[in-house]
Amino acid sequence: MNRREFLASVGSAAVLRAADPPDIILRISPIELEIAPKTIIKTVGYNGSAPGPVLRVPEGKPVTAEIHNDTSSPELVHWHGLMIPSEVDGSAEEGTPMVPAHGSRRYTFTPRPSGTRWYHSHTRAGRDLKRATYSGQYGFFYIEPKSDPAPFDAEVFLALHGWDPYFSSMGEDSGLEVAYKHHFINSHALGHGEPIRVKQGQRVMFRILNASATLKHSIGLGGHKFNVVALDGNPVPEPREMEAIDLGPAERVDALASSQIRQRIGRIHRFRKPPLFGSRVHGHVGTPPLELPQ
Ligand SMILES: [Cu+2]
Repeated sequence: MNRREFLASVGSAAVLRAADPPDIILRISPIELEIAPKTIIKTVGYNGSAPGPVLRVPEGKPVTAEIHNDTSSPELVHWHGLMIPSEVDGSAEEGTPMVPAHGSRRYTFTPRPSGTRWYHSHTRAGRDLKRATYSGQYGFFYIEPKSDPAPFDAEVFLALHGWDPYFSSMGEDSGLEVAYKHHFINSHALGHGEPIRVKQGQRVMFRILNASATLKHSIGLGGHKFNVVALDGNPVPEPREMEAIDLGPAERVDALASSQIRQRIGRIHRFRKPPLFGSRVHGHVGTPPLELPQ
């Protein structure tokens, strides 16, 4: 047993204080997001934001994540799509210990396989639409491959989510559905983010996550095509060009914007599919959490 494994297995506060600094620190706390002028969302997020930070780690190198829970409910961070032991995977039913309310805990694991993974709360919402995957507790967990198969010039992470959920009875069966007042790419409501600006000829890798608790989403680049290179973080045998990409909850797609981009991507169109409303919503995409090359 090495030092890290020992610390992970002991996990007491006294030992944690003496430990090496963690590779990843996530703080779960109540946050307020101004997703559009005068539209404030109150939720719970990671490190003061939603989505949480893009975590980038190399494949196969052990990392220690230290999770601080500033809320009054026990929490759990699930590392979605990673092949790691169940004691650290982040699901209580599989044996991962919870992060106690107003407490902290460390988890050590070796990230693999490479690709676009993500992390999110693994608590249950039940009928409380403020909790769990309805909250702002989600973010990208990108595991860098040892060699990148597809060259690109810029990389854009887009996380889709819905805010202010409410129960709604839509169909004839009077079943309860969850509907949302606001839709959201990264940290802005549709129509309130900055466009993604790219230079002529740049190859842009989009890493897209549907972080909605319940809804399927579709996304397209008006007038341009996506070349899909990976699904759920795993490379596809043959990349394929698509006008629009459908993502179910928790799904991820990695796609290169095709070489047809000549000026800038001014608009990203995103629309909801039936059965909810069947209507289309168009808007500018939020600023991604990184700087594009000048
Ligand atoms: Cu998950």
